Amino acid sequence: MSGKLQSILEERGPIKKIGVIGMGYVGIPAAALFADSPKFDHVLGFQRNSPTSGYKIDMLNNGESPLKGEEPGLEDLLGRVVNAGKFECTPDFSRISELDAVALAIQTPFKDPKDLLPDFGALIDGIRNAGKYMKPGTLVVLESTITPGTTAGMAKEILEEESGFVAGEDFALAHAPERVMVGRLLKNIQEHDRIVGGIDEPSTKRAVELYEPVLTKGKVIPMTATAAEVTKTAENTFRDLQIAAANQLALYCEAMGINVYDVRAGIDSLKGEGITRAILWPGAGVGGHCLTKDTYHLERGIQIAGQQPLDFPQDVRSLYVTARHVNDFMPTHMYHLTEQALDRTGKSVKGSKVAILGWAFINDSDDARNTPSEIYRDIVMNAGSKVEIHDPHVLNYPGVEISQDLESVVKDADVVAIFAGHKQYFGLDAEKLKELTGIDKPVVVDGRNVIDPDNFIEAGFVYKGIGRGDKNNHLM
Ligand code: SAJ
Repeated sequence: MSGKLQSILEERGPIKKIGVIGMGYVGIPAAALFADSPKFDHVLGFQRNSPTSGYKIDMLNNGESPLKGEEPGLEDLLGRVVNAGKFECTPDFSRISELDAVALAIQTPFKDPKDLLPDFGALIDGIRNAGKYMKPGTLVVLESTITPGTTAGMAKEILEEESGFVAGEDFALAHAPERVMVGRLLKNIQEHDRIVGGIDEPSTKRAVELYEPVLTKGKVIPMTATAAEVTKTAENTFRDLQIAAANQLALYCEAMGINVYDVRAGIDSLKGEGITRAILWPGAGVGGHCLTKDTYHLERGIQIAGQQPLDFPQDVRSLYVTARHVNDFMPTHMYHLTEQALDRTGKSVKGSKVAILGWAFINDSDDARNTPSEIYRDIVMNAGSKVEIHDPHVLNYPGVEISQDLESVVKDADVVAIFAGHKQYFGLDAEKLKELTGIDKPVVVDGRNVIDPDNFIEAGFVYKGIGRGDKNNHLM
């Protein structure tokens, strides 16, 4: 343990002035909650005055939230902390020199989903600015989702290079991964337990001092920086794995002619002391920017943070990567179901009209990042079908026309493919929908278990559903 850092921190005293770099859906609520705590005197939100997002500076300094969508309590909180003079947004990164602690909440998207390599460009800019302006005794915390080994590796190297200081001696360095979901940002920060991992004991302790005051129900869980990076990426990897297990079971049930939802209920009924079966839901695929990426962060961690050779069965692919491939297969499976159903009506995908219901990657949301619907749309279009897309929440998506007029989207549709479990779709009336298609034997492919197969079969649809082996070959 470095005595030098310990004494520098003791001399500096408790954390009073905090900075948050990156005024996005992670940084804004984090900054507002730090500013709202009586433990801290002042918070600076750092936002580059760029053409695309410089507008946020004035909005935030007027106490307005630049985030779209409902965020309960956020605008009131921003107004309160701005009026109290406890929070301000600035493009002047040199003011980092005034701070006791600076948190980096900068997005780490993947450059190209194909190469599965993260784009740390914006994060590196933020780290360089922190290194350039920080003083001895500053605490630097990375909140972004990063490959295990990044905090103690790349981030430490850049900070030391820019500052001339030594991490763990002159400044504290930690990782405290965000666990927020849009729509409940403040609640998540206050109520989820917070993983806090320093590159050494004094750094961990200093980071605990930063996050403890903003937690209400949540508790701080201290560990090392690399353990924190693995925790964050693994908690999403495990969710993706659980979903893949449900998807594989659904495919097995289809092959065996049974209903996966009966099996799911059966498995779920096994309860009792120490017994857990966290069986999730099969579906048309896994989208979003968390589960589609974090597995690959974890896998890269073996290279970046590896201390000794990995001992793993020869010629066996990672379970986690296999899960990714199973989940990424589901839109293709939806296409196979579409082909099989059309075949039963003497049609082929080529020349058919396909209505896709649901472009968002998640139910009742307008978030369409990495949506599985796009994979399916590309396949059916390449197979020669005409595609129209409906989504009540996604109003626009680059290069894709999305309608909110369900009747016009399903008109003349040979296929209705349901990709999102939006509330509206649970209320679809079989007779009405068939009439709207104007097709004698339309096909419906249910990717989210939103409709009752018998209603649609009786109304004259050819039905296919993920996991519904009991109905997928029904009599016509
Ligand atoms: N999905 C399934 N079956 C399921 C659950 C989800 O197919 O049983 C699909 C969804 O349709 C969607 C994708 O997986 O396409 C992701 O859904 P998600 O509910 O995991 O939502 P995300 O991607 O927003 O995950 C976030 C994560 N939160 C953070 O990273 C802070 C994740 O850790 C949370 O567990 C998840 O929200 C949550 O539980 O809400």
